[in-house]
Amino acid sequence: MRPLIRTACLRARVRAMATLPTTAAFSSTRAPSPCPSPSRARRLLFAARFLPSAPPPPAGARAFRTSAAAAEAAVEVGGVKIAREDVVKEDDPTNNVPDTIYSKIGLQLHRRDNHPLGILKNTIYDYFDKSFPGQFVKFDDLCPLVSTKQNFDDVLVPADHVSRSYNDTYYVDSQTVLRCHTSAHQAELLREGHRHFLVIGDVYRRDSIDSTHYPVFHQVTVFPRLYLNVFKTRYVMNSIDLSRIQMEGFRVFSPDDWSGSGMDGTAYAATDLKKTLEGLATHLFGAVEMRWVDTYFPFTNPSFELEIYFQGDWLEVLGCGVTEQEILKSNGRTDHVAWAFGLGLERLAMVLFDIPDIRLFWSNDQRFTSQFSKGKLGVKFKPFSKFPPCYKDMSFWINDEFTENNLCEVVRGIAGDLVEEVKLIDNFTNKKGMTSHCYRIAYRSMERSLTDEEINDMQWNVREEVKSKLRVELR
Ligand code: FA5
Ligand code: MG
Repeated sequence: MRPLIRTACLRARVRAMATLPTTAAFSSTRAPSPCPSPSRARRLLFAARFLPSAPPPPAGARAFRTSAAAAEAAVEVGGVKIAREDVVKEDDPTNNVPDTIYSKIGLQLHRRDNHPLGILKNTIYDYFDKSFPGQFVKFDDLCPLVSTKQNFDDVLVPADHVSRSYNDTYYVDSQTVLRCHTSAHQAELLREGHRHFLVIGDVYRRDSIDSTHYPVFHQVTVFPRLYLNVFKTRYVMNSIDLSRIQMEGFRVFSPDDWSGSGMDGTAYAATDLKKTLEGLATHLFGAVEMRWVDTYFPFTNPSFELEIYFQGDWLEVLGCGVTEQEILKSNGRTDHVAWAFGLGLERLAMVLFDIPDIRLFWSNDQRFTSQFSKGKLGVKFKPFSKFPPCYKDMSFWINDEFTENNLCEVVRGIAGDLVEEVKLIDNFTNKKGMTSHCYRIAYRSMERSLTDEEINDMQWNVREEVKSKLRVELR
């Protein structure tokens, strides 16, 4: 298990939006050990990131009700109607969901057979159907609104884990979140009696807006095994989106399965897990070199990441492991063992289809959508735009509450998908102990040229909101 994480990362960490009450459940106390960087901390979302102890929001499922008036404008996911007012509650201090996030709910890109994410999902389904005929049940429209119990407690995420913070997770209220991983559904599906299942869905995490331009070696800490290395010779890799599609796989074994194998249950499950996922990687990438890296997740032990060697570098594909006994026992599976994995569809799709920018997945532009068709995995995307970015710098004195995630939320709230990157380019503390940050914002549309006027308008609005919402002093 990795050491406790610290909160040096936490200038970019738990401090709640200025609009949140000071009673927000997370403290900003610094822990002792050094943090590699906020970006590295993000990558480790479920790998040993801890806060100094802070009480979790009360756990417990909450019925989700939509008023009749709002129902008309609501989106529907898995039979649940979700209206804006159910998710975005500007006056509720325990809510931090912006409209930009609400607008993604219900789009379900992974359920579109002609969309790269749908094509990839179906290819992964094919693999499980062929390898385990009739065994895996698939769930691809479970409601993304889950209780804190489902998202955290049920999968043993410690009470002081940083992923529970308002800075990292979208809270609808103190007991309801937009799931930040598909593992949120493990327990309920186990309780319903499922033994082999795949869950695919949109997951949401508050995050920075990143760009890893080659060559920027210090940014290896951003996504060390994925973006920089894989894309360095080919792309500028932009805008890690706040919502993305994850797939969860789960398989339970009973003693009958491993008795006679000469292995104990855990070793048997770990061996089967590795074999299954190596098979999946081969199914997607063809003959490919792979390696296993030990890691930590609260819900599995042992835990691993699978990396594949792709275009000259190692690429992290997924996290997985043997499920903690406590999860199985508390959900009706005493004496069983299980494995689970979680992978991000965008990461794989970007590589398989040569898609350079994660924002493109959400594009309705025909020049993007028309390039993909059902069943055609790996058709290479032909870029149709080369619009230049426009950069705007902004300097301000930060305060104790300032976090980069909160800044990014403001920028994204105004510029939406027109913001490509928000990057700290200067940082100093004066003799009085005041710290100044200078951020460079890159605006770029994937689909058209932006006018000077609209960029200036956006930047003006960003400055105003940064002042009023984050209460920083512009320089
Ligand atoms: C998890 O979310 C765990 N729930 C995965 C898991 C499930 C482990 C079951 C063990 C058992 P993590 O935060 O590392 O872990 O995300 C898992 C995968 O989601 C990553 O390997 C990656 O493929 C994808 N992913 C994570 N963060 C991002 C991101 N910022 N952008 C794109 N894909 C991401
Ligand atoms: Mg990971």
